[in-house]
Amino acid sequence: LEIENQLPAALKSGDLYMVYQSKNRIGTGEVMGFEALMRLNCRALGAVGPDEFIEVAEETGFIEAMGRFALMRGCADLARLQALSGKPLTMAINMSVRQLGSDEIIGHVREAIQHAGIDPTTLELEITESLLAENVEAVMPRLEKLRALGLSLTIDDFGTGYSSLAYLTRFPVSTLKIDKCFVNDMATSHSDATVARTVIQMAHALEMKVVAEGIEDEAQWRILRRFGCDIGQGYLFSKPLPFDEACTLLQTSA
Ligand code: G
Ligand code: G
Ligand code: G
Ligand code: MN
Ligand code: NA
Repeated sequence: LEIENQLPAALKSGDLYMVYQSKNRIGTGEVMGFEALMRLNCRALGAVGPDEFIEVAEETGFIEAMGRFALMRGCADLARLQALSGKPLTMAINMSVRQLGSDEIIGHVREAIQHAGIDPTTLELEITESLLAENVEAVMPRLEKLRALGLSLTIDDFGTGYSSLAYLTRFPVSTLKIDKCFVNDMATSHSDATVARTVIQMAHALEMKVVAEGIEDEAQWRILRRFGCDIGQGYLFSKPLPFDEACTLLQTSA
């Protein structure tokens, strides 16, 4: 059975669903928000990784329906997490460049914000660097319109795409997310640590914040703290959790 044939039914039935991984302040480890990540688990295929089903959905175009679901559900769940914690937690939602292919995205994002009743400044959209670089001219005006809604934009997987430096200052982005491949070996690879340190310095010089992803151990956390990284994400803090467990995480870490 093909993934592409399963996706529409999976979206209807709840076999496509969101999980939430915390983002933590590097200095204190305090939870400051979450990233929403999509999962597929259906009877026909079992659990399928997002690297696989997102790519299929981008090819067929079904990513637009899935992306709209991620926005609506991510914002609604953010409202509940904020109410529970009493804090202005943030939610990052991944956006495929395919979703930026038409102006409809602006209305969909506005609708998700309004329906959930969240402060738009607590919403963040993550867009993968390599895809942005390929589509700059088409995508730039839509990024500007999204920014005008009040949300923030993050370049995801930073360091793995190309020609990013040529465009970096032209994108209306507020945050860079250092790819986990640089974090993985940071405690043992001088060059990976140097890339991370340099990205952090450059981002700060451009008045951007930096998120490091894939933090799995104390050594990586310690180095990133020393480098002045702002936000951390990784199994050391929390794995991606179903909504109810994300609530429990907030209640037990408060
Ligand atoms: O979920 P995992 O943590 O394994 O994510 C693998 C990849 O799938 C990541 O690069 C992530 O950006 C992408 N991904 C996960 N959920 C979504 C989603 O809701 N929309 C899009 N466009 N990409 C997603
Ligand atoms: O210098 P020392 O052997 O203590 O470094 C241990 C590891 O820390 C290095 O192998 C490297 O991976 C990483 N590292 C590289 N540059 C820096 C840095 O500027 N500060 C810190 N804390 N660690 C670094
Ligand atoms: O969209 P983005 O590429 O930022 O998605 C984050 C990806 O990284 C997801 O696939 C998520 O499951 C994964 N991830 C999150 N924390 C860790 C971690 O500590 N280690 C590893 N190996 N992967 C992680
Ligand atoms: Mn992401
Ligand atoms: Na990433």
